[in-house]
Amino acid sequence: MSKPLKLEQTWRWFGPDDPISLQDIKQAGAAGIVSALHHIPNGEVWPLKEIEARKGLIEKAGLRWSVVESIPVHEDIKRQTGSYKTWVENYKQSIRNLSECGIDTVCYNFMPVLDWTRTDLDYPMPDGSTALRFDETALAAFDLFILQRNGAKSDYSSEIIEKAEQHYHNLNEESRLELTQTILAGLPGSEEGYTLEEFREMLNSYKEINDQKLREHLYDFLREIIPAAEAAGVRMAIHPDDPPFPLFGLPRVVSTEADALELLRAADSPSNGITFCTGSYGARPDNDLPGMVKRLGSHIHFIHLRSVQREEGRSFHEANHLEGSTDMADVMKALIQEMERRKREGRTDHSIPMRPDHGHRMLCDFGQDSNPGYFCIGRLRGLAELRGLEMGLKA
Ligand code: DNO
Repeated sequence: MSKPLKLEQTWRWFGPDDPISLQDIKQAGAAGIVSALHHIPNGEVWPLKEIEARKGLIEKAGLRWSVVESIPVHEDIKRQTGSYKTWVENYKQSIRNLSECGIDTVCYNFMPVLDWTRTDLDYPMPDGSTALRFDETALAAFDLFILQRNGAKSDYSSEIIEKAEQHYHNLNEESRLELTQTILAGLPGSEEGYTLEEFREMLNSYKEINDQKLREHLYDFLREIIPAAEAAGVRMAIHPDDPPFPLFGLPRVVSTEADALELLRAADSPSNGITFCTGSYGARPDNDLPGMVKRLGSHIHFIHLRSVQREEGRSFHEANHLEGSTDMADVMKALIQEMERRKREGRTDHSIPMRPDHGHRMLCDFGQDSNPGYFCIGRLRGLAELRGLEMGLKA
C-alpha cells in the first residue's frame, strides 16, 4: 500500500539524555524521529552497533528513525587540512552503515566553526513566552569589544559600531559573560563549543579561506560523498547557514537560492538535496520561500518549518510557527504541490519528513530543563498548528 500523501511529521530527539522522552513525542503526534549519535566524535565512523542500538530504542517506542540530523562535517574537511581525506572516507562509511540499518536521509551543514548562532535565548514575547533572537548589534558588540577580533571593524558600518559600543557599555559583567556563552558554548546540535581563545584560533585557521575556496571545498566534498550516498540509497540534505550571512569574517556558502542551486549542480544526483529550513532561509528577505519550493522542490529531502520575524537590519527573532515574516500557508501550499508532483511521477519519497523547528518556551516549559529552542510545549504547539494548516489546505 502506498503511503498517504502528507508530510511525515517528525520531531528532533537528542537521544537518551533528552529531557523530552520518546513517549512524550508520541503524544505530540509525531511518527518519525530525527536524531543523531552526538557522542561519536566528529570525523569518526558511526559504528553499526551504535546505530542499531539507537534505532532499537526508537522502534521500541513505536516510532521510526526517519532522519539523521546531523553527521557533522569535520572542520578539516571544510578547510581541507590535516586528515581530511580520512574524515571523508569515514563519512562515506557512516552513510553506508546507516543505509545498512535502513536509515536513508541525512542532514548536515557546511558552516565554518559555529553551527547556528543566536545572541539571546530568552527574548520575552508579549504573551509571556520567550523566543530565540539574533541581534546584530549584540553580535557586533561581542565581536568588537569582547572578542576584539582583528579587522572586525571593517565588517560593520559606522552606525552599527556606534550602537555596538553603546550596547557593550550597557552590559554588566554577567551579561557580557552570558552573551559570550550564548555565542560560543554551542547551541543544541552543534557539537563544538569554544573558549574565547580557542575561538580566536579557529577563526585564524580560516584566514586563507574565502568564499570561493569554501565553495570549492564543499563541492569537492559533495563529489566524494554524493556518489557513495547514491550507491547506498541515501538522500543527503544540506542545511542552510543560520543566520544566512557571514559572521566573524567567515565565509558562508549555503545562504541563498543561488547557493543551493550551485551546490546541487556540483554533484548531479537525486541523492544531492537540501534541508528546506524556512527559518534560516527566511531570515533574508531576498529568499522567496514558496518560489524556492517550486524551483528546488525535487531536491527537498527534509523540511524544518519555523518562521522568523525580521527586525531592523539583519536582526530577527523567532516567531510562532504561523506568524512572523514567513507566509507559512504559501510555503505549505507549495510543499503540498511538490508532494503531489512526486506522487504523479511515481516517486516513493513523496511524504517528505518535516519537523517543527524550535518553538517558544511557554507554559510548563519554564519549569523544565531543556535544550534552548527545543522545548516541549512550544514545539507541540508548532507541530499542531502546522499539521492543521496542512490538513486545512488539502480539504
Ligand atoms: C538548529 C539546527 C541546526 C542543524 C544543523 C544541521 O536548531 O537546525 O543545528 O541541526 O545545522 O547540520
